[in-house]
Amino acid sequence: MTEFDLAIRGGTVVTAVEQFRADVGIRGGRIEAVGANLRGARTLDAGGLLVLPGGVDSHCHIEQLQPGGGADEESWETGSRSALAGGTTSVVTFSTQFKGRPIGPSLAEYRQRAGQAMVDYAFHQIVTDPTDAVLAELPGIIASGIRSLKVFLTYDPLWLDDRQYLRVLAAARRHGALVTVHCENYEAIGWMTEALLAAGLTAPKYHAWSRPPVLEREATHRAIALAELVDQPIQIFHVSCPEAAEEIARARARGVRVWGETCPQYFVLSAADMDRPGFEGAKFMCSPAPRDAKATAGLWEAIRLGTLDVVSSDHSGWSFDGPRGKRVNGTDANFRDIPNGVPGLGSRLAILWSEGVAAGRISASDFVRLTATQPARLFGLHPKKGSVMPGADADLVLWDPTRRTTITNALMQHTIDYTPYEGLAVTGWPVATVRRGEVVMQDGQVTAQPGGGQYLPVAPYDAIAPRGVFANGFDPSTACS
Ligand code: DUC
Ligand code: ZN
Ligand code: ZN
Repeated sequence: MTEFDLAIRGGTVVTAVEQFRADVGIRGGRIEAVGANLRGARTLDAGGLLVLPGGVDSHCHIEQLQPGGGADEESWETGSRSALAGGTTSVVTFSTQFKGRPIGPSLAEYRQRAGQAMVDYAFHQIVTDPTDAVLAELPGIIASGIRSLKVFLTYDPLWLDDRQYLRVLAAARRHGALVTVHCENYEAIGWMTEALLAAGLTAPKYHAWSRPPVLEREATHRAIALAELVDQPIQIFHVSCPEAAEEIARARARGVRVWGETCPQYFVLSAADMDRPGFEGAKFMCSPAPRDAKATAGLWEAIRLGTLDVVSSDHSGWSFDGPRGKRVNGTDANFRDIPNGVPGLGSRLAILWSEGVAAGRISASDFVRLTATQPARLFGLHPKKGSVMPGADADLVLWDPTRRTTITNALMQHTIDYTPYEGLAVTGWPVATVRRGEVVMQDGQVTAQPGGGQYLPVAPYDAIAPRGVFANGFDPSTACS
């Protein structure tokens, strides 16, 4: 009988379509067999547990470079530790481009920092300034394996106007990349913010008032319409409300290649959290803003319909008390001056399992599809990542579907000094994490070493091919930059 390097025995394997009792045999870091009575030099007992593909978090901010120098507080080492503790084995993070500067040097610095990763990783490339010179860098960057460009339709100093956005869409179409879009209306948020501050409404809760769902819906509609003009596939990041999801559903119904992502914060946080006493509300500020119970119900419906098919963390690396953290401008800072973002790498899977599978809203296979298989497909990491099948990397999580845990910041193992989910009771928890055949987490103990993660260059892939449908049959991307 073949002896594998590692055999995971007695568990129930869950894929994006089915679940079945099977052992998993691993050799050379890959899954070699899924079947009965497999033996290994080392055995992991998965009796009573589920065997899931390691999570693929296709949107998280780790050690992201900042325009004034330095980087996010969450380092590759601490971010990876949190990911592995939570059952995530691959991430897609962000190389940045700053206005007035080329991509090359900042990408080189980011690559060098990512050398400390303990999870496998690919990059999105943020484009904030699509000048001719920056666009000229893109073919080489895309060919090197960064096949997703990220753009912001709001946020100083990152946002693009419509013409700039069109230039990025056209470049992506010419060179074969997906475009991911942060959809909120910059001008309207700025105008609302001025009005709120002038009225003395400055507390964290007014962050949500400054950017209501109508502004996310408008930007989502516009992002899709312009992508349709260029015939360029896009993914809408962090959908927080059914109004935006409806725009995606309508576009998909007419054949547009657009996908939607949401995040756990939109299932368990709400605008009311930003109204907690004192400065506590700042801990829950992210963009788009958490909404209300009705919006959450609408997001679950959008997941059920397949309109939203990826759940990422949008993990953002700011502490409450850290040097660039929520309190950087003091505890009486107005909402405009409080950094946005919430940490969530370590809690993503547990919250989605608890709110989704344990609560009876989605199946275990839906969970696998939303958190691993579909993000891997959409970002060109499939079939290496996101699936339990022979030939795939042996990235696996042994998952206890009934274990009850109360989330604390210590359990998250990130460097950030808080979690917005402190005290949240969840059902379902990772017991062990296997990265390319190596057991790197057991019972919360992460044993991976910095530098153990591998870069994942993405080759051209079919899932993001354009349709070849243009108004009047004319392809503008070939004629303009
Ligand atoms: N929103 C983002 O778009 N990125 C990171 C943090 C946030 O709140
Ligand atoms: Zn965003
Ligand atoms: Zn983000």
